[in-house]
Amino acid sequence: MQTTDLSEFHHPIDITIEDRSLPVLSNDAVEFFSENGFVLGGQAVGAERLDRLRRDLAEMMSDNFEPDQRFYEFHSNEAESGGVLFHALGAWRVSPAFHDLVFHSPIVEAAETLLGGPVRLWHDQIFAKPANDGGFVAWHQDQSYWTRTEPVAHLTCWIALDDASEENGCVNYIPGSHRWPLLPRGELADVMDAVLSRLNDDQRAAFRPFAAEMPAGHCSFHHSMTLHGSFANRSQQSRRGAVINFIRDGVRSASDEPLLEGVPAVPIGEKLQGQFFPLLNVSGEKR
Ligand SMILES: O=C(O)CCC(=O)C(=O)O
Repeated sequence: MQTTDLSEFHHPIDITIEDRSLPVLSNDAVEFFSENGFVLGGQAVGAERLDRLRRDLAEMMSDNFEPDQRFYEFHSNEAESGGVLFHALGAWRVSPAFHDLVFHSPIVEAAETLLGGPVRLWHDQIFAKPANDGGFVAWHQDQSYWTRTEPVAHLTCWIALDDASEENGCVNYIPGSHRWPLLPRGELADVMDAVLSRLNDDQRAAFRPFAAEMPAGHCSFHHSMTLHGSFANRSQQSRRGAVINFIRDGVRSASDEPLLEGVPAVPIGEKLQGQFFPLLNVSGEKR
């Protein structure tokens, strides 16, 4: 782990890991994504990168780890009704492995394809549910947390750091829900099904969860309006996930308050850019 603020570096720090040409999106991925609001990617991360991510995450989750102000948020347990849900934003500024994941070209290129142009980092996240007692993440649309930015041109990549299965609480998506309007925001880890009371009859009829099971190192992408959540982990396997939240270049601030804890405010109407919202065009090619 580093004591310098890694947000100063807008390129991968370690380029020795040889998993930078993995083809993440299949040929029909864009069509599937626009129809369903999510898509399973292929393998995005090789064994060595996975080891480093797991190693740094183990350190962050250890009892003697002291998070500093580089994290935008750090919850060693955000679960409000039982179980343990580790949730942190900002690890890219602290851990070389999580920093480099943000700039990992197979994922960045897939994000550019799905968002239709150059992309920037909005922020990163880690969601980790330990074995036996992992908490849930209630159904939500990411965009309901992001109304302080506009227009809606946001994308999430979820990367499995363990094999993710229904048993250990993989992410579930509601296909087609990216076309629904923005639903009122609830608490992230309070009541799993709280959103159901806010759906109309058509939405309730279309509420058919797809369980995004995937092996460690694989990823999925979802639209910021897609309703998703994940059930508790009562299995004997941990379920850890790294998340990159992208914005298309040009997304602007809709608030004069700091958009992320500890980051200087971006005045309303100005585009997100600079140290904390880097352009992720790592190769300098094609775009
Ligand atoms: O990892 C999880 O269980 C939840 C992930 C999530 O909500 C997200 O990636 O937006």
